[in-house]
Amino acid sequence: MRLDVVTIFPEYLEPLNVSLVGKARARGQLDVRVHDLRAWAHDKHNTVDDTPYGGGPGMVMKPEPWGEALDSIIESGEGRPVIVVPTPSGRPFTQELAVELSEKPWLVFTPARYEGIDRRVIEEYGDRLDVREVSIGDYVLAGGEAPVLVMVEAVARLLPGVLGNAESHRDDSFAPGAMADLLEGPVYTKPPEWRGRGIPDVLLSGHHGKIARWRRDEAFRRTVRNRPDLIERADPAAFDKKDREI
Ligand code: 6GU
Repeated sequence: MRLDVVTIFPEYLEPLNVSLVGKARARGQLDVRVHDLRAWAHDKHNTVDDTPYGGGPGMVMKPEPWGEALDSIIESGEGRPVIVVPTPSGRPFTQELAVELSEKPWLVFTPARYEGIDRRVIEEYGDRLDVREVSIGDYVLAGGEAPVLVMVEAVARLLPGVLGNAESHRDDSFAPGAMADLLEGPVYTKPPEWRGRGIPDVLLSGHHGKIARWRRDEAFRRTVRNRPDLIERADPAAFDKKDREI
């Protein structure tokens, strides 16, 4: 998969050299290219923003540098990328969208600062390409760079061969399957006693059926407590009699 990121803070994307994404790059599974938007600004101050038409606070990112940057990146590759525009006014970034994006060969991210990008840029590329305006949650950040780090990590770990073990996805919170509507439950490792706290007996029982049931009950309990909205939204057929006792 190829990923391009256009930003006025290329150094903000340094974490893409670390850990899972960094290793995927080193192995050649991910081709990540970070571009400085100011390379496509032409005045002597490399200006990329201006005051908003209609007045109001803050600044708006000018369309010309974005247009030149995107044209040049699009022309540099084969086919059409999906353009991901991080914005608090976008559609929610979900695991479902992460899966969809992980199946695309090429993504271009356009994190903005200030009050956002001149609307005509989104319209211009939306006429020709698949453009997704995406928000990572109901809070406002100073720019889209941290959301790009979030989205790239969520997408990269889904690529074939990036996580050591394909099974690691199976019980993820929000992963499709038997536990689709539940958060992941608690996990334990050695030592068997730590500061006087033991391991739930069932996990030491070797009884795979009972362990699976216990994990499901714990996942259900945690979901009721932390995300009751997920239970409300779920298909009632996803729950059984034992769930209803919790
Ligand atoms: Cl994608 N950008 C900004 N600036 N703030 C956000 C966001 C994105 N998602 C949630 N808050």
